[in-house]
Amino acid sequence: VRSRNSPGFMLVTVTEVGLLLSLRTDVVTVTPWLAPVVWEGTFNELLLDSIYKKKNITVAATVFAVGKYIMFLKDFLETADKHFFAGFRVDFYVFTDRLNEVPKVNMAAGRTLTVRSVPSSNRWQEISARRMELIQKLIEETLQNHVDYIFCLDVDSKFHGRWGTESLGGLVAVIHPGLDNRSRFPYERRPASRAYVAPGEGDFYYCGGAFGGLVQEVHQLAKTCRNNFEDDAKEGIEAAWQEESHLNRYMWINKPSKVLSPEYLWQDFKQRNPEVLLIRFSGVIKNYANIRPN
Ligand code: 5GW
Ligand code: MN
Repeated sequence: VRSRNSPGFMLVTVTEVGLLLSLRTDVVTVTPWLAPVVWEGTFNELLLDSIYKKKNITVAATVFAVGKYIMFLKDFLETADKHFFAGFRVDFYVFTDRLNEVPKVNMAAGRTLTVRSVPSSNRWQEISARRMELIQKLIEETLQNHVDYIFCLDVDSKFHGRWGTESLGGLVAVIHPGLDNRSRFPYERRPASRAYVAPGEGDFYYCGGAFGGLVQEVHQLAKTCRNNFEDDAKEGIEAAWQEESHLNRYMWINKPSKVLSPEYLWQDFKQRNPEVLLIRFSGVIKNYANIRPN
């Protein structure tokens, strides 16, 4: 295609876009609301990195390591330093009740690790309920006006490949690796819950173990999910998958501006699907009886 006024521009644009998009025809690469779905082969990492280098961004990451989950922290941090926004400024925030068991991990230049104390708890529901609250408060007290983007990640996982600037967006969610059939999405189905998603509704089933975006957008998400979670609790309701259910309700209403493929949160026990060319981040196999308090 050539435009009479600026032939070069049209030619380059069509060629480059064609080159990038035609590489993946086996997967959905855009949602019906026109958010990109990020798969290996759909982006140019050098181009993206150069765009965000000029913007001089800072990314925050939160991770909770309460009780025995502290055992996952070392691998998480070591692999994150290598693969998560390598070459960019990243501030990691670890929330734990075991301050003296936090491993000494040397971060690359420009990257920091901050440890915050949280109370111990024997009930996962309590840890889960407080996760959104603590993210909300961290943003209000520390991150607002200092940090551009934030990702909130499960600690029982490791990085195996690049997770970088291609994942940036206003509101970002990850498609759950095991759930791709709408009729089986395990949303909260009781209308009394504030996490309710009606049958036939919902776009994707998203992971509770990884989400992010612009600090302001994630603040809104955390605040909303926390309030809904607490208001449910006052009425004696706990959503099917706790904060993951509230996150899914939030994403159904608000729509993520970027969706990450299951490359961004795989599960080690799952065999790799053929459309997953690269596993970037994956949940480790854990012995539930050994690590969970109840
Ligand atoms: C989780 C389930 C039952 C009891 C306790 C926990 C738990 C979760 C915990 O004792 N300590 C803790 O730090 N967590 C945090 O919540 C971890 O960051 C963990 O990655 C996250 C979500 O819990 P997971 O990873 O067990 O949930 P799944 O759905 O990934 O298995
Ligand atoms: Mn997990």
